[in-house]
Formats: sequence, structure tokens, C-alpha cells
Amino acid sequence: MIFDNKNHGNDLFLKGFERRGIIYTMKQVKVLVTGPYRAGKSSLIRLLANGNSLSIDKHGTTICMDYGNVDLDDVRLHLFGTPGQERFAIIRNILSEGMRILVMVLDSTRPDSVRQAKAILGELGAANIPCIIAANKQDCPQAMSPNEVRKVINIPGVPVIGSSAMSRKGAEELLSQIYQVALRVQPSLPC
Ligand SMILES: Nc1nc2c(ncn2[C@@H]2O[C@H](COP(=O)(O)OP(=O)(O)OP(=O)(O)O)[C@@H](O)[C@H]2O)c(=O)[nH]1
Ligand SMILES: [Mg+2]
Repeated sequence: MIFDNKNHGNDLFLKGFERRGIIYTMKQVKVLVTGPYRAGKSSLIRLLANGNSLSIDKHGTTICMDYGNVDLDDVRLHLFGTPGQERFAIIRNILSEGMRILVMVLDSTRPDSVRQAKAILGELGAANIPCIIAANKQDCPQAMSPNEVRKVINIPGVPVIGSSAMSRKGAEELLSQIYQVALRVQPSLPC
């Protein structure tokens, strides 16, 4: 919603505001879900948002964005997923505007995915934003363990959680970590 001064005091505007009041009693937190190509970003958003999500994709790859939201007690998480293809990197920059939490999803079965994740973290200046890493595809036998991923990423204080969008492994832990961070960040503007 756009807060437009000329709408204040307007009955219609106020009714709309009351109708939506339930949203504004919740803390709104924007979460950017990003990471390398085909790491499982869209799948994880679908899982975390319990189907309350949409994706703009073509032939199974995100070409614009994913969006999902999830309510946890008095916090509403807005999950914005980026495309993984490098040619859409500009969208990552646009979607990162106003993010409060960064979730980096990587494909643990691919060492190049882990290295790319590290590079993206550098580009986003992740040092200034709370970050959680989802070492995804842990259901695959060749997956690097979360500990191995942690060693490669090598950013102290950043949790690495093993996840699988297929088996749902780690989904609750991931959500719980996001929630814990969401409690201490500044709320996002209404969106
Ligand atoms: N085995 C396994 N496959 C997964 C997992 N997560 C995603 N996939 C598969 O990996 C492929 C890519 O998943 P997406 O969720 O589209 O990945 P993405 O990161 O959104 O991909 P892009 O938007 O193209 O960058 C799909 O075939 C998924 O079914 C997982 O945890 N385990
Ligand atoms: Mg995707």
C-alpha cells in the first residue's frame, strides 16, 4: 500500500486500512532468498510458505521472481526469491532492496554452487545483513555436509543449515532460524 498524504482522512482509505488492520498488527519482514542456478530456491519457498507462494518461471527455471509469505506468531515473513541465472543478476539487486534477512540457498551436491554462493554473498555485501545459509539437496548421497559447506563459505557467525526441499529435512530448523532473526531486525515497510 502506498501511504499518500492526500488519502489521509478519506473514508474509503480508512475503511481499507481497517480491513487490512490485521496485517499491520504483525511485524512485516522482507527475506531475500537467493543463490546459484537450480539450487532449490523456488522449491524451498514453496515448502516454507506451505504452498502460499507463486513463481514466475519458464521451463522450470525462474525468470523473474518467486514470492511466498508465512505467518509465525506475530511475524509475517515475505519471502522474495531471485532467479539463479546470471543473466538475471540485475533482478537480484532490485529484489534485495529493503531486505532484512538474506537466505542463501546452495546446491550441496555441486562444489561450484557452493563457490558461487560465496561469491554472491560478497557481491551483496552480506556482512551488513543477517544471513542464513541453506545447504540444500541433503537428500542426495553425494551432498557435501553442512559442516563441509561451512568451511568453504567461511563466514563466522553465519548459520549453515542442511535442508532438502524434497524430503523436507531442515525446513523447520530453517524457518525457526529465520524467525529468530526476524524478531530482532527492523520491520520492513508495509508491502
Ligand atoms: N534432490 C533434490 N532436488 C531438489 C531439491 N530442491 C530442489 N530440487 C530440484 O532441483 C531443481 C531446481 O529446483 P528449483 O527449486 O527450481 O531451483 P531454483 O534455485 O529455484 O532454480 P532457478 O530459479 O532456475 O535458479 C528441480 O528439479 C527441483 O526439483 C532438493 O532438496 N533435493
Ligand atoms: Mg527458481
